[in-house]
Formats: sequence, structure tokens, C-alpha cells
Amino acid sequence: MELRSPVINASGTFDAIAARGVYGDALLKEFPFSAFVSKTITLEPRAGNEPQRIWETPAGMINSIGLPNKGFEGFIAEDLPQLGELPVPLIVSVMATGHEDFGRMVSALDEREEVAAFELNVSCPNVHSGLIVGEQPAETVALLEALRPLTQKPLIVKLTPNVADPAAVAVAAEEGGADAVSLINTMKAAAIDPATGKPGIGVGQGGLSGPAVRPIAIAQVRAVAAAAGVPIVGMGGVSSGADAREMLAAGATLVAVGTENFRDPRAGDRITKELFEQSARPT
Ligand code: RRO
Repeated sequence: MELRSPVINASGTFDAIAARGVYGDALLKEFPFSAFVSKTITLEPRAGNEPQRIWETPAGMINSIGLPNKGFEGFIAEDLPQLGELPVPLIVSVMATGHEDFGRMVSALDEREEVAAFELNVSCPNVHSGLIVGEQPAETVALLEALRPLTQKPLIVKLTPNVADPAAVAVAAEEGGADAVSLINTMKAAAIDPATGKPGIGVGQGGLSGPAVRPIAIAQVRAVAAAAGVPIVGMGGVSSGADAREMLAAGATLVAVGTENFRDPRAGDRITKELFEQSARPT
């Protein structure tokens, strides 16, 4: 894939269809990212978790959205045609609990010209389906070996930071035939509302993102870059061009912006400009 800049969005943090509803077709002329990653979809529709789903923290936020989505059929019928109109390549994020369901989505989307690549979300902290594939290198290899024959489009594996050795999972993904890895997903976290003494997140805990996690993301991206040969989409608290530069210096090929989109919907554009301005300046 050739992209006009190294800055894309993190899955689930920028709703391009809603944004077009607000900004109109102006969004298409000045799309803030060089590729668009969809919110993760599943085969069946999901309602998501009970509120409260987001809790602001001193340097970021905790979320437990719980993967609400209209399901694969709904995505194909309603969202894909609209996402296909975006002026940048579309990366569809998919998640399933078994190889078969993953395979059904990947095979069907492989035939759609709107889809440039897949992100395999093996790292959601908020869905209680038993095994999290991305916590186990052996499960990660097995999933990739099942999916690799189904498509020639790039497969990007989204890694969890909630393991002792994310590099081992990245190496497993590469062994299984992944084209790239993306990291980090959110870090398991919780907060208590001091006013009530109850958890700030409805289901009790969620995933932390934002500037607080950036040093952790940098450490994990460095470790993965040292161990694996595939390109890395680095993310975790990137909110400026300087942050993006740090992520690239850590070993990422692309940088994804997530939590900052909630504060500034034009963050992708701003961070791209800041990155290019800094790159042009002699160091
Ligand atoms: O929907 C979510 O709660 C969610 C997902 Br799928 C994910 O991968 N990471 C995250 O922090 N939240």
C-alpha cells in the first residue's frame, strides 16, 4: 500500500461516516488520515457494554465500549459502500472468537474492491469471550495460518500490551504470515468514582489509552521492532507531530492517532503537518 503520509487513525476512535454527516463532503477533500481503519466488526451484531463506557483520567481515558456493531451483514449493506467513498485506502478491522467466523469475514471482504487491507483485532480487552488469541503466540500463529490462504490483501495483527512479551506474539504473527503488526491496544485499567465509591466504568474495568500510555507503547514498539521484521503501525497516546516522530524513531512505519481524535477531530491533519514541518527542519 502506498500512503500519502505515515499518519492513520486507530480503530474505533474516528467514525468517518458520522464525521461526514457533520462536515459534509468537505471531509472527503481534506481527510485527516492517509488510510482509514474501521471500528472492529464481528459476524453477529453486538449491542456493546452497559454505560458508563468512557471514563476520563488525568492523562487519557478508560473505555469499555464492548464492540457494539451492526454485524457483518449490516456492515456490508450499510457501511462498506460509504467507507468505499473515502479518498484513502480502507483497512477493515475484524474480530471473531473462532477461525471459522474470522475466515467468513475475511473471505467475503477479500472480494470487495473497497477493502485494501485487514486489521485482525486479537486484543480487545472488553469482550468476555474466553481466550484472547493475541495473548498466546501459539494461538496467534494458528489464526494466521488459517486466514493467510484466504486473501492476498495485507493482514495487520493488532497486538495487546497486556502480556509480558508482546514481541513474542509479534514474531508469532510474522511466522503465521502477517504482513504487519499494530500496537498498542488499550491497557487493562479501572477507576473508582470518588462520589459513589463505585467503578467509573459500568462493567467494572476497561482499557486505558492516551498520553499516559505513550512511554509503554514506545517501549513495546521498540521491542517488537527489534524482534520482528514486519512493518509496525505504532500507536498509544500520540497527540502531536513530536509524538509521532518519537513513535517512528522507535521503529514504527506508520503512526496511528486514537484518543486525541476525541479531543480534536482534526488531529490527524494537524499531527501530519507538524510531523512534516519537523522533518523539514534541520536537526
Ligand atoms: O469496543 C471496545 O471496547 C474496544 C475494542 Br473492540 C478494542 O479493541 N480496544 C478497546 O480499547 N476497546
